[in-house]
Amino acid sequence: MSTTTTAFPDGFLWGGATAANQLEGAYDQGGKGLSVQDVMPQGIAGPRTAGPVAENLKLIGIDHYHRYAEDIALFAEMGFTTYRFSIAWSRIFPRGDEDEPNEEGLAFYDRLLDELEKHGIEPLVTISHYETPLHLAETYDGWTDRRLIGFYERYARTLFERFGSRVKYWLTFNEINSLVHAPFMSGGIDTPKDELTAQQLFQAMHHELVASARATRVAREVAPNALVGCMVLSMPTYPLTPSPADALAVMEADHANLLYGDVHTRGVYPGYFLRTLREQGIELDITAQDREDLTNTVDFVSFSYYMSVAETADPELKKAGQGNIMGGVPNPTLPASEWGWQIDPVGLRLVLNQFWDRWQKPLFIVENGLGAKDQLVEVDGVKTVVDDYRIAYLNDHLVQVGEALLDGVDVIGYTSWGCIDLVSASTAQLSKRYGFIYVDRDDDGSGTLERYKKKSFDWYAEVIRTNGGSLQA
Ligand code: BGP
Repeated sequence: MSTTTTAFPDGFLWGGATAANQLEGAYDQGGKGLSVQDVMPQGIAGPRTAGPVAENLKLIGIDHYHRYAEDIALFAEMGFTTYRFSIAWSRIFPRGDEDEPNEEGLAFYDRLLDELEKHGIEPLVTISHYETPLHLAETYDGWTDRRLIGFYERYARTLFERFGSRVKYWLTFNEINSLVHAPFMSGGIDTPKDELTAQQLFQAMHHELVASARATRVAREVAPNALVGCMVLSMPTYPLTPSPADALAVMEADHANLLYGDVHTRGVYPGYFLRTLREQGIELDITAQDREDLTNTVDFVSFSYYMSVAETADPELKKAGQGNIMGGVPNPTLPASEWGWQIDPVGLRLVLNQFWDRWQKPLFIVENGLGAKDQLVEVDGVKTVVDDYRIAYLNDHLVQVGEALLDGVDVIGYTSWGCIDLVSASTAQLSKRYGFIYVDRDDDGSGTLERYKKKSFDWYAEVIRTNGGSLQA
C-alpha cells in the first residue's frame, strides 16, 4: 500500500470552506441589508423574487450566525489549521453605498475570529462571495457601473483596517470568472442575462478586476502582513477528439477562463483578449488609473475544483453538459455525480501544474468536494452518515494534490468545500450535501438543525493528523 506521506510539506494548511450566504442565515438580523441571494430562492436557474420568500433556504441557512462557536469547535476537533469563510458585504454595508459601516456586522466577525483564534485556526477570508448587496444590484445594475469599484474599495478597506492584524489570507472575489456566466449572482447585475451584451459583461469584468487590484493595493497600505489572492473557478478542458480543431477549441475555452488569473498575476490584459475585443468591435472604458491599479498583482492564486469538461469544434456535439456554473461538453470517459458534475481527480493535478507553470504563484485549493444525497442512519446507537463515496472522492483528489506537490507545484493549502452541510449555490437545495458534518434540515425547510458527524469526519481528522500520510494511493 503506497501513500503520499512525504508529499505534503510541514505547515500545509488543512481545512474547510463556506460562504456567508449559504450557512449564516439571520438574513435580516444585526442590521444586515438584503443581498442578491435573499431573492434567489431557487439558485441560479430559478427566477429572482421581488423580496425574500419563506421557501428561500438561505434566509435561515444552517443558523451558523447563532451556532458558529459550536461549528468551529467541530472544525477544531477535526484538526483544521485553516478555515475559509466569507464576510457578508451587506452585514457591513447594508446597502453597499453608505459612508459608514454597520458596527454590529463587524462585531459579529470579531466574535467569529475570536473563536478561530481560540482554536488556533488560521482564517482565510473571502471579501465577496456571491452576496452583493441587493441595493447595488437594483440601483446601479451591479458591476456594470464603475461606481461599484469605489464602494468595494471602501468595504475592503474597512475589513483590512478592522481585521488586517488578525487575518493573513484574503480572497477578493469568489470565482471571479463566473461573472459572465451568472451575472446576477456573481456580479449583482440586475439586467437579465439574455439582454446583456458582451460589451456590458466585459466592462463589468473590468470593473471587478480593477476593484480586486485596488483592494490588493489598500491591503499593502493598511495591513502589511496580509496576503491577497484572487479566486478562480478552474475547469480543466480536454479536446473531445485529437483533431487540431478540437485542440484549438480547448485553447479558446482555456483563454476565456484563464484571462482572470492572467490579469491578476501579470497586471495587464493578454494579447488573446485584446484580439477578442477587436474582433467583436468592443471598446472598453479603461482609464490610465485603471491600468496603474491593475499592476497591483496578487500574492497567491486560489481556486475551486470540482470537475473537468471536454470541448469540441463540432457544433453538432457542442451541447453543454451539467456542471459548476459554466459546464461544458460531457467527457465520455468520466463518471458523474448525482448532479451530473463529472468526477476527475487527475484533472486537479493537471490544473495545479497548468496554473503553476503559467503563473508561478503559490496555489491554494479553496474549494473541492462532492455534493451528494446523504442518509442519516444509526450505527451503534449513534446517528451518522456512512459517506464512503465522499471519502473516496476526497481521497482520490488529495492523492493527486500529493502528485502535484511531487511535480514541484507550490501548493500551500486545501479547504474542502462545504465542510459542514449548507445551502447549494447553484440549486439552493440543502439535499446537495458536501459536509463532514450533517445538518438536520431538509429542502422543505423542516428539521431540528442538529449537527451529526459523518463517517468522513473521522477520516478527514486522520488525514490532517498524518499530514496526508493516511491517504490511499
Ligand atoms: C462554487 C461556489 C460555492 C459552492 C460550490 C458548490 O461554484 O463558489 O459557493 O456552492 O460551487 O456548488 P453548489 O453549491 O452549486 O453545489
